[in-house]
Amino acid sequence: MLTLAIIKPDAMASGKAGKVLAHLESAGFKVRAARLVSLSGPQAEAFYAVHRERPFFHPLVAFMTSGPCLPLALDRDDAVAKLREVIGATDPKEAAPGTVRALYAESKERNAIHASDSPENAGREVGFFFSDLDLG
Ligand code: 3AN
Repeated sequence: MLTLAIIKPDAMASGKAGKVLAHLESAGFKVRAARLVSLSGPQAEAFYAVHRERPFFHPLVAFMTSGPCLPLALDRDDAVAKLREVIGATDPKEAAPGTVRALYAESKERNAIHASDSPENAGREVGFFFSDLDLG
């Protein structure tokens, strides 16, 4: 089963992408596709369209377009739920010890990694960045 992770611009800029990826691989995820991208405003807005009405939408789009990020299509059993477990709560102050966000996130907004929150969204989000050809 596939899910989508994005190593966000804060983790890329601070040189933590390798550590985050190693953490995910240690948790049993296989990288099926990966791509370094610099999102445009319209691309970030489209990706986060479900959050359009939320107060943090514009800052979130500004942050996600502030530098390159690394979308990953990740494979393992129960991938969506397991990845949510491994990354921890949105706010690193609330994230369980040892989770990616507890270890590497700076704040609730600059929180190192995105992960799909449902199998339905995982399908949409993997398809946003990757084609069948990329996924092999
Ligand atoms: P998660 O990434 O844990 O699924 P969502 O889907 O609720 O969290 O929010 C999407 C992204 O929006 C978060 N990763 C975070 O970067 C940002 N975000 C969420 N809530 C807030 C907030 N209250 N203040 C600032 N940024 C937020």
